[in-house]
Amino acid sequence: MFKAITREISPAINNCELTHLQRTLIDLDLANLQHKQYEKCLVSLGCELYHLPAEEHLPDSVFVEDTAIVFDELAIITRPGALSRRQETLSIANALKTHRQLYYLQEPATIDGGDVLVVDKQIYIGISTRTNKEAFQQVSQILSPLGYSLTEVEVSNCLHLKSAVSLVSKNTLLLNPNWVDPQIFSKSKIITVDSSEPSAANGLLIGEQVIFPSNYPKTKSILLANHINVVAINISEIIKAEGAVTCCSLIFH
Ligand code: CIR
Repeated sequence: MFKAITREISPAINNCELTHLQRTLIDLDLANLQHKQYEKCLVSLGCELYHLPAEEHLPDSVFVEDTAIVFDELAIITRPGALSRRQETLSIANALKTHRQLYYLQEPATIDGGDVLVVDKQIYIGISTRTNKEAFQQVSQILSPLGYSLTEVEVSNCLHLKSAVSLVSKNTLLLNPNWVDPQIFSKSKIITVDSSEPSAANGLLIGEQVIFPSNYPKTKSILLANHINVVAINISEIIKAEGAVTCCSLIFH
C-alpha cells in the first residue's frame, strides 16, 4: 500500500512561478477537475490519500513534490529554490512527521524535490536554477550512511531534473536527450520522448503503472510500444503552471 500526500490547488495559481513558459490563463475550475481526476487515479492505483487543504497565499503549493524527499528510512524537508515557495514546507512537515523522522537542510542549500530522481539505491540530483551543490552535499551527508549513492546531474533548458527524465518501470527511464545527457543513466534502459513533445519525459510510476499526461499522445504511444502500463490523464492546466504528474504528489510506503 502506498500513501500519497496531495494538496488542493491554490486559488492564486495564476500567480505561479514560471521559468521557461509564457504565462497563459489557467482555468481554475478545470484545473480543480483535472486535479480530482489525478487523485482518483492515485487511489485506483492503491494509494491511501492524504489530501491537504488549499493554501490561499501560496500559488504553487499544489506542487507538493518540491517540498520533501521521502525515503523508507526518513524524510528530508526541502528548502525550495524559489523564495515564494519556502513557506509550502511547513504544512508538509506537519503532515509527514507522524510517518517519518524529518531532516532539514541549512542555508545556503536550496533544493526542489523535482530535482531528485531515485532509482532504487541510486539517487540523481539535478543542479538547476532551484537546486544547488550545497544541497547536494547536505543530502549526501544524510543519505550516504544509509547505503545510497548520489550523483550530480547538470540540468539546463528545463525546470527540474524530472522535467527531463523520470522512472517508468523498475529499471526504465523516460528521457528527453536534449535536456539531459542519457549516458549518465547508462545503468538503466532508456526510452526517448517523441521529439515533438519535449516536455513529455515526466511520468509517475506507482507499482507497475505509470500516470502519464494524455497531452503527449506520441510519447504515450512510444511507452505502450515498450510495454509500459500507462494510465493517461489530461493535465492541460497543470502544464500551464510548468507542472507535470510527479510534482502533484508525495508518494511513499
Ligand atoms: C514552479 O515553478 O515552481 C512551479 N510553477 C512548477 C513546479 C513544478 N514542480 C515539479 O515539476 N516538481
